Amino acid sequence: MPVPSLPAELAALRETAVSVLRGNDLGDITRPSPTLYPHQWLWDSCFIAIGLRHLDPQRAAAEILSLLRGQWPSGMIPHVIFAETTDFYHAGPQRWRCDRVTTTAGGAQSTGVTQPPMIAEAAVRVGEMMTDSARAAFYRQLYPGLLRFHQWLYTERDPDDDGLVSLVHSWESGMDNTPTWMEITRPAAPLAVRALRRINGDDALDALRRDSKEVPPDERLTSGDLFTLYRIVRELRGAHYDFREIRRTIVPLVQDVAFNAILIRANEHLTAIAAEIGEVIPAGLRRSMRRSREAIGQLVVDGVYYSRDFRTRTLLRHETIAGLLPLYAGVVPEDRVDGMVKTLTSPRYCARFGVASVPLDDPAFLPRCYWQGPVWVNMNWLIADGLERYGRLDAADDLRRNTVDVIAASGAMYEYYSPLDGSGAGSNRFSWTAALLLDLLATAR
Ligand code: 9WN
Repeated sequence: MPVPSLPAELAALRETAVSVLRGNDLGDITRPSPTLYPHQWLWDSCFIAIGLRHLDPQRAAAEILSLLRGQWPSGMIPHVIFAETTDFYHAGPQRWRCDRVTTTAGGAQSTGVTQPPMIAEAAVRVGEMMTDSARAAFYRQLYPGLLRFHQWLYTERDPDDDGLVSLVHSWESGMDNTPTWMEITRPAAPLAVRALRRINGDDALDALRRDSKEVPPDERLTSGDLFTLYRIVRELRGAHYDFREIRRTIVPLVQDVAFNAILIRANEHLTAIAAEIGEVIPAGLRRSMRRSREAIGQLVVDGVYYSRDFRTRTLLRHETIAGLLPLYAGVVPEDRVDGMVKTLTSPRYCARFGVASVPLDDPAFLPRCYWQGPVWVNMNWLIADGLERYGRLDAADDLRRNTVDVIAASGAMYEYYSPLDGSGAGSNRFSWTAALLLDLLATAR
C-alpha cells in the first residue's frame, strides 16, 4: 500500500502504530495488548482490521474471518477466543468452562458471552480496499457465519421481541465499568466482597486481584466491582450461558444503547454484503432489523439516550458516551442531531481530546479510570463516522483531528487518555489505538 505523505512527526507516529500492530500479531489474529490482553477479542479484532486494511487487506480479512473459528453452534460469536498461549489473563478459560456446554467451530476455548457486533462494519471497510472479485470471495466466506450471528442476537437475546437485544454481562458492552452497568451490577456483589468492603474498602481486595499488575489499579475498575463481575460469570456458567436460564438468576440484563446502536448499523452493512453476493436476508431477520430501528427511539428522554433494564423495562438514567452512539447508528431524528453535537462538544464531554466516556460533571467521573471518564479512540472513531453521515463534516473532522493530536502528544498507543490533560493510561501498546490511528491518517481530508 502506498504510504500517504505525512509530516515527519506523523510519519514517525505511524511507524510506531505499525510496530505495535506487528508486535501484537499472532499470525492471523492480533492480541489487543502484549501483556494485559493476550487473546483475541471480538470488537478489538474488528477495529484492528479497519487499520490493517491500509497495510494488507488480505491480512485484515483474515483477522475478521478468524472470529468465525470461535463461533458456537448456536451462532454466538464469543467476546474472547482464547489463543494458544500460557500468558496470564485474569478471566481465562477456567473461569468460563464453556467446553462443558459447547464446542467452537475451530475447537478453540472461548468465553460464554459476546461483544458489540462490529464485524459487518469491519468487513465493509476491508472490502473497500479489495478488488471486486476478492471482495466477493471474502464476503462469501464470511456471510453464512455473520448471518447466523445476527440471527442469534435476536432469537437468543430478544426473546420478547422488543427489537432491542439484552446483554448479560458488562463485558458484553465492551465498556466494563461504565457507571450504568456498575450501578445495576453492584447489588450482585458476593457477600465476602460486601463484608470486606465494609471493613477496609477496596484495599483489602486489591491484594487478591491479578489483572492490575501492568497498570495501576486506579486506572482499572475497583476490586469489588471486578469480583462482582467474576460472580456474574459464575452465575452464567451455572445457567449454561442460556438466556432462558439466565433470566431466572440474579444476573442483570440490560438493553444496552451502544450495543444496539452498533447492531443497527451492522444490520445495514450485513444487508449490503448480502446484496453484493446475491443472497437474501431471511424475512424474520429483516423484520427484527426494522423493529430495532423503531425500538431504539424508546430509549430517549429529553434528547438523551439511555440503556434500559430488560427485567423492569425502566431506563437506566445514567448519561454516558454510550448514549451518543445512536449518532453512529443513524437513528437520531434530524431535529435532534445538532443538540447532540452541542452536548458532545460541550465542556461536559471536554471536546479537546475527543469525547469523555462519562461527562465531567458526573460524580462517577474519574479522568484516568477505564470507562469511567477517559477518552477512547474507538468511541471517537464511531462518533466521527456518525457525524460525517449526518453531514456534520466540521464536527467530524475536528473530532478526528483531536484524536490524532492526543495520540501524537502522548507519543504512544495508549489504551485510553485523560480528557483533562490528554495523558495516556492503561496499556501503552494497545492495538485498536494503533489501527484506528492508521485509518484516521489514511482517510484524513
Ligand atoms: C474484558 C480488550 C478488552 C476490550 C474491552 C475493555 C477490556 C476486558 C478486560 O479489554 O475488557 O473484556 O479484561 O478488562 O473494556 O472493551 O475489548 O481490549
